[in-house]
Amino acid sequence: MNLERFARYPLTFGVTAIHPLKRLSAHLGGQVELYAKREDCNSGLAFGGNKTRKLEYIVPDVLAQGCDTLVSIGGVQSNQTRQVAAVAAHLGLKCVLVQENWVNYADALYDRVGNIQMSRIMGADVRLVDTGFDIGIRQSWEEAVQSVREQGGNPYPIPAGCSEHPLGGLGYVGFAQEVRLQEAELGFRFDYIVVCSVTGSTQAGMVVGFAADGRADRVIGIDASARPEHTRAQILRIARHTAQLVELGREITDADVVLDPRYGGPEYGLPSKHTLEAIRLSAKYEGMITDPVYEGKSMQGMIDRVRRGKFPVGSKVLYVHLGGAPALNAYSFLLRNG
Ligand code: 5PA
Repeated sequence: MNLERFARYPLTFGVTAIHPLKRLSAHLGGQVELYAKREDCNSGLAFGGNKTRKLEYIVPDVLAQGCDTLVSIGGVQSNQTRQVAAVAAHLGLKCVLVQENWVNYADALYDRVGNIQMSRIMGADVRLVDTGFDIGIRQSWEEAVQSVREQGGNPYPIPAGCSEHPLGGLGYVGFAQEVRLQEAELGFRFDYIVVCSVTGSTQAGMVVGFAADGRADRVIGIDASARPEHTRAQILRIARHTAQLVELGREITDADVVLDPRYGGPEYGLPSKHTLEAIRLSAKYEGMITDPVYEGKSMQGMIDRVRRGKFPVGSKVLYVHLGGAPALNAYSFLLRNG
């Protein structure tokens, strides 16, 4: 495998921490050892998260092309757009963000707090658009790219979740390599890696990275799109493409992609009562904050799988925390009593 041939522009603090979730493991019966890898604390750029790691492999291309404006897209409370705004500020570039109406939810100040607030403070040109959820390439985003050109700018388009970007899978190939080095220090290997999936390039990168030591199907994706077939197809496509880029030396197959479709409901962006319970458990037992859109759902999936005995006794399970807590403020009503 050859990830090193791709330039990486550092945006993160470096290797992210792995720590045991001792109290949560004990609460769930103590038969499985849970750990967390903290991608949510990976950068000083507006709290970072999984997109910041992905963007490390995209920024060299931005700089090589001499672009002056990053253009990206997401829902109103998108973490992607907040991280792109932070990277633009850090690099001294302009930023245009298309924020679509992806979530059927209204809470006081939903479009003013959390991620969108930070993007505005960081100087991004935030454009609210009234179209619904979709993880593919969007017309509104292409129009935003065009509008930058019309004003004489040189836009660099970054698609939803960085996923349709040709280099979008590389960051999480690097993640797998990082985990292997940490495992060598810890003196054991993780049996399962749990990760939240929506636009797909996080899991796709991991599938390729962990395929290198025969663990692709130990990456347990928890769907949070509530359109798992779409997300699954996107993961597979990005993983195949990324495997070629890094010269993995074998094809990625359907069996390499494990995506559990059971926890994405009731719909994208809305938590079930089990999601809220998972958020509370992680917070009360570990002081680890997860959000109702993404990480609360992967936490819910991991907890449910432990309770149902889906992980063999003695398994070491790595929960990958991808960020997203800034959206919590926008869901104040759901968690008004804790
Ligand atoms: C997101 C995505 P992928 O999109 O790579 O599958 O990652 C899912 C995911 N956890 C998991 C958090 C905290 C995320 O923010 N967020 C999107 C956004 O616009 O923020 C791309 C959807």
